[in-house]
Amino acid sequence: DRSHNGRQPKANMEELDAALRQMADSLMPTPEERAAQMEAFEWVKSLLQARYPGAGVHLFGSVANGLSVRHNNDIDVCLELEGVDDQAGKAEVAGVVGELMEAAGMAEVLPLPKARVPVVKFVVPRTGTKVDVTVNNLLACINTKLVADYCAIDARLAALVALVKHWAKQRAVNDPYRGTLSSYCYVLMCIHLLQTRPTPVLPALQQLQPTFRRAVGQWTCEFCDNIEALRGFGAVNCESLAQLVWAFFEYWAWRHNYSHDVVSVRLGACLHKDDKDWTRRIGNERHLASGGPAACPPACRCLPSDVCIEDPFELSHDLGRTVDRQTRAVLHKEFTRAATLLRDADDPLDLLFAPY
Ligand code: 3AT
Ligand code: MG
Repeated sequence: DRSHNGRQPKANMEELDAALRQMADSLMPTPEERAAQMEAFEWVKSLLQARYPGAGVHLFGSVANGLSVRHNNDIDVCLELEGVDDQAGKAEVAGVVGELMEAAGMAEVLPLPKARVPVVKFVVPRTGTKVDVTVNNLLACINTKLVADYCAIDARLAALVALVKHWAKQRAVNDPYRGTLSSYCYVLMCIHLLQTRPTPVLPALQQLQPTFRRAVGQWTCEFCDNIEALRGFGAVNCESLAQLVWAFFEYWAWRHNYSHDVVSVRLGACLHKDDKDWTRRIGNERHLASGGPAACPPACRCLPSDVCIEDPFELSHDLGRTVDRQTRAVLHKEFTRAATLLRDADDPLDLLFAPY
């Protein structure tokens, strides 16, 4: 569909922008919500440090990088323990933490020691906060910092993310366990959009002279975190929030090349799947788990054109790997629906964010 070429939204862009800004503001967590999250965190922290004296306990994810939205009572906590590096060790600690939280009166305690990142899930009864505790999840703490640094460079990122996350929740395409995309993945897609505007709103921090360096296992995490020097980087780009929201959906509806492109926040550009050697490795995980693409049933066309988003640090990790052919079609339909509404409707917002 190239009929969009040169087309712009039909709605009055100033009005649309005002409405979207207001909506983004109303999606920010209230002070009460923030206080409840901090109270829950402090309690979890004190329990963990009583059991593991001297251990680091860090908040990461959206509450730590300023991208949490209202009515999402989740916090992500990382327990930093020396000498626990392998999967088995982390799984064991997850078991211990599960018992600890159970004994402390937490609700719905669910240890998942076999997950890719071993985790214990539970709910703090008084505040209703849902907590995920992971062990030595250093990469997640570092990518949280990377995202926070991007947020500090241009305020349009946080507003765009709030709207995209809200849209994804409303349209039921924010569930990696059901074949769609995680919040973190949408955040990377938003950063990528802002890096690739004709006049960029964001730089690629990993392409600049590094001022932050950490090695995590086989991965080197390096980027420029001298935000003071970069504040105002995006000021030469004058696009409004409405224009960026339109650009986001238009890109994922009509411009992204799903057969070839890997989104790379690290490079601030797209890579070709062949460059990543991902053409044959990603796709439907169930099929790959049972022996690679050769194990795909004949009717399956899950390879090679799913959604590919490179993790900024764990370069072999594709955040789009949860998507298969069927859910990719669902996602694409939703992106196209959103872009079409923005292009053609006089007053698109109610329908755009309507529950699925
Ligand atoms: P919500 O506001 O909770 O929806 P979030 O940004 O906190 O969004 P998650 O709770 O899904 O996102 O994840 C918490 C953090 O864990 C975000 C990121 O630092 C890290 N993370 C999540 N998924 C991945 C992943 N697949 N690979 C690497 N890091 C991840
Ligand atoms: Mg979270």
